[in-house]
Amino acid sequence: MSLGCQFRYKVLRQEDATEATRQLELDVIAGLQSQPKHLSSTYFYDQEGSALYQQITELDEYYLTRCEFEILKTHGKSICDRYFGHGQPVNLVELGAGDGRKTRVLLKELLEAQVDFQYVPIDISESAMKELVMGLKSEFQDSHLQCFGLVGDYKDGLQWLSSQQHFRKNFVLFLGSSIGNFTRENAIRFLRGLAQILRDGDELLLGADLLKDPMIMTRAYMDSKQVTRRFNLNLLKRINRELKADFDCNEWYHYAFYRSDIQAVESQLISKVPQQVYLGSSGLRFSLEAFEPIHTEYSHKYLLQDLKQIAAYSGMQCCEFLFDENKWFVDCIWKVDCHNSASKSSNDQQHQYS
Ligand code: AVI
Repeated sequence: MSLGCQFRYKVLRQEDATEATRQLELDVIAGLQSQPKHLSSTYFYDQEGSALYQQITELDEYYLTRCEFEILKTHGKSICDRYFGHGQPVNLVELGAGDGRKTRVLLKELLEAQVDFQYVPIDISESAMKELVMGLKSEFQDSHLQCFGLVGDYKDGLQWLSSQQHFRKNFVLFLGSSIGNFTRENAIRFLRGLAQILRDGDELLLGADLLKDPMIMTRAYMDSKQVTRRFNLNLLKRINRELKADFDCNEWYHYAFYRSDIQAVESQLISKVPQQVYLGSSGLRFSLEAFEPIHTEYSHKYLLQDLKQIAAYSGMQCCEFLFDENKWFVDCIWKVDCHNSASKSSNDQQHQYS
């Protein structure tokens, strides 16, 4: 799809709404039949959930976005100088770009430095991609920015890039501590997968939230305006709408707390009363006791040594760590290192660091 030759996107995989609803239903049934019960945080991001997440990123208590903005503003120029424009054109790839607000900081630096690059956001949602590309068009119309979005999952996008554009190095952004929503084992599996698709010498800029005062971390997920509460409850609203369920959204506590045993803030929905929930799409009923929790999200927090270990296990080499002034958040820059056997071996080691 072309929105002018500078601003385009290509659909690699069409979202299949029926299949997505079927998968949601399978996951919800499995989660509500488990003990303890759980629902996947990947389902937070329907239209309303994405808008609420946007509001979260603007909250005083939710320091993560502010810190990463600061990092990109402070270090944007040195990132450009170090990793771009050494005679090789670059794809600035972004995984799950959202509205691309933070990325605009880097785009402006790169345009100013006149380096040869194109911006390649990858997103599974065509409507989100269209909005992003149109927003960039209105903001960067008069610049030399080349934007070439890819609609598909990360694997589709990166595989397509690696097979089509040999002459370009890839510099991949995975911002916002999204990696923190994976279990440690799945984070390594995901990053290894990235290293395997990317080419030797490609780089990854990975945002990660650092360990700090547990109260500061907890408040970020128990904000005073209760936006995160609405974000968490929206999961039930989505299930009501898409799976014809009858969750009573007034009968739940939103609760988030820091777990030092796994270095993560855990979010839950806790039933205020004994209740039964009917899932109309499947005809199944689920019982909950008073004060029974449903786990909805882990947001992992890291020490630098954890991140160094994760890089090594994923087959990447640490180039540098970039911090905000308080050292609350880090943007790590890692290089794909083919010689590291971790990225190429199939299924070994995983149990050692799960
Ligand atoms: C997207 N992700 C990094 C956010 C986080 O901090 O775990 C999602 C979020 N959940 C509650 N607030 C924000």
